Amino acid sequence: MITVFSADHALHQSPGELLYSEFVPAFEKPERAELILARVREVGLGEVRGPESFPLEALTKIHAPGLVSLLMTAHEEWSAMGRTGAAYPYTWAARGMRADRVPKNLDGRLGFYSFDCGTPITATSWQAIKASADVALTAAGLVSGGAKSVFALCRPPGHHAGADHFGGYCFLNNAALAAQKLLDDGAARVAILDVDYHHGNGTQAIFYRRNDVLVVNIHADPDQEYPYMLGFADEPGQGAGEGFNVNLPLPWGTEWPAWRAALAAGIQRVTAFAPDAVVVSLGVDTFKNDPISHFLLEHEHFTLMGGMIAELMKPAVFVMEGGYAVAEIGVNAVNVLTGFNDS
Ligand code: SS9
Ligand code: ZN
Repeated sequence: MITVFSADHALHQSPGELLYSEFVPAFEKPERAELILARVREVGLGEVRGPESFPLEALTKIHAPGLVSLLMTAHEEWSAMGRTGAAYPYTWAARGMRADRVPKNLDGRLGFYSFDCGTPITATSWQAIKASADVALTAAGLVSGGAKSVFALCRPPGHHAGADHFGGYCFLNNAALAAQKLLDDGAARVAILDVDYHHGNGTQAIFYRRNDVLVVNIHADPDQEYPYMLGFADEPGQGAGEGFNVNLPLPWGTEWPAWRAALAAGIQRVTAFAPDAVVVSLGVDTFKNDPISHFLLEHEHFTLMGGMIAELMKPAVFVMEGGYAVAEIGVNAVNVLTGFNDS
């Protein structure tokens, strides 16, 4: 399996995030991608190559131009105001406030285009964000060209980013960009299977009214877990998209048997959809030692997960998402890929 990777991921480095009343080191850090890459090499997964550079038009097929330009210029504007450090949003448009008008002020715009305060923009974040999107688009292009499976080693991750909002360590939705690229290259239907511990609210929102992309999410129950405000079982899709969104929330403490049953149900739904390709939003924060998560999967379950996904017999783009047990992230992520390959 080819891995697409860009060293530019390291240009995004969050200075930290608020965790209950403390400012703590970021969980989403550059070591994550480096350790996954090291494991890819260690097991001899296959060739590692850099991404092609795609035009901004590839991004605005999914994202609002206003979000893309904010990500590009926010830090420059921040510095021009005499501020140091990274650009963090702090105020948001709650019900009753104007959602039809983009604020002129930078702080207003940061809030308008985001949904949490844990996703800062540094002077060089844009280069990493763009590289991550390019990695996903390149991987999708390889699958369109006939590759059976490709690993997009994306960082920063993407599944929390919606058409017009960043958050949850995500800026652009790499999996959505990959799915759109597969469609633009000729696929009639694409399924996105999101196995990250957190609900992929951005991916769901992007495709909620569409029937050409089936979105299946297996994640911690939003009554207990971030992002709290989306990802419930009663979200089937809307309009033409009705029936094309599937949420399979599970409680804190979920172990492999129950997780596996949810995956089997998700896979059944994907099979019925008969997609031309599958995009897997590959988060490994379901691991038992993950510092911010509450599922209990073990190393070998990731291998089994890959094997189950292979049973779909569909071309697959694996897009890296979350996973914060950094020392073990390489083994867990690559176990999914070798499990897929070996079955
Ligand atoms: C940690 C807060 C978590 C965001 C989590 C995003 C995960 C992305 N106490 N906040 S996969
Ligand atoms: Zn996650």
